[in-house]
Amino acid sequence: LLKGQQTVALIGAGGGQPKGGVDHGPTVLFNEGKLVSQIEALDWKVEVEDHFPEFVHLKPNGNDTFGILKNVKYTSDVTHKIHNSVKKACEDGKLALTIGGDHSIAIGTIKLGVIWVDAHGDINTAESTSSGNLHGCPVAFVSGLQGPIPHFQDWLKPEFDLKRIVYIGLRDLDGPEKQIIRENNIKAFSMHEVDKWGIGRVVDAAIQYLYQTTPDSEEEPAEHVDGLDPSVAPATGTPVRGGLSFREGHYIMEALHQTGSLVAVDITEVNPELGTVMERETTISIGCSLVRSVLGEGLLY
Ligand code: EXY
Repeated sequence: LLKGQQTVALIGAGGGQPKGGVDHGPTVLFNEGKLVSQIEALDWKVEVEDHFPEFVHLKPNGNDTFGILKNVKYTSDVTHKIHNSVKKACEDGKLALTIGGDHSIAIGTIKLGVIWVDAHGDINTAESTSSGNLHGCPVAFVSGLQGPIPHFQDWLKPEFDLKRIVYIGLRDLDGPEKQIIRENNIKAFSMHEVDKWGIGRVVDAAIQYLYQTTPDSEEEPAEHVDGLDPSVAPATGTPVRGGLSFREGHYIMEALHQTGSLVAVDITEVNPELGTVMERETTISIGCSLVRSVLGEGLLY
């Protein structure tokens, strides 16, 4: 955390792929999760910038496509707005905490060194995707692996260096994604490595790697709740068994807090319209708990 930084710019980012509900993630974490007061209780000031209401009535009905890609202009508009908010928050020395919405929001948020906690690689291109869902594509979009796409090409500078991302928790990659990760030598710790080395050594290795590849070693974790096991965070659109435990997910956030290098955090893919009432409440609760842990709640030192 940058020296003396004690303000969170809490950014609500609805939007994304057609499956309904995930764009209500910010609303339920803010309202039912009482996220603002939870952050304030940790002695942080909070400035809320919720973009969800601007976009909730604009979700396309299937006519906003490019090839098989869905909701292209809509997602470009959402992520451009988020990009501007995150950029300003970082320039103002605040911790940009973006609450999704699905993982397409990362098209607008990631720039520096990224710890990408997810079951999925989210690195499909328009040519490799089989679903056309943009939440499966953000890493390809920001890094230039994906060529120009209408609307995004008007504002997105695909300059992200793939040496500055480390995956943790992968266990559900599309074939082409595996090939992309291998061909680009992208640092990745799948659940196999987490099982083998333990979360402590994996996170240490991930942070050390980013210190070598990222200027100023400024980091941002993109914690995607489906990085966690579905028993821990069930109300999410693409759950995959065999994920990170409650503690492993929180250890990652605590370790990143301890680096003192955090500039931005994304929490994505909480979908309050999925699962039972209990599963919904469990997932809202863990989304808020992950935020508290990245702000240092569980740490003694
Ligand atoms: N790889 C699959 C696709 O591209 O559709 C699944 C992507 C899931 C994306 C979620 C956000 O992590």
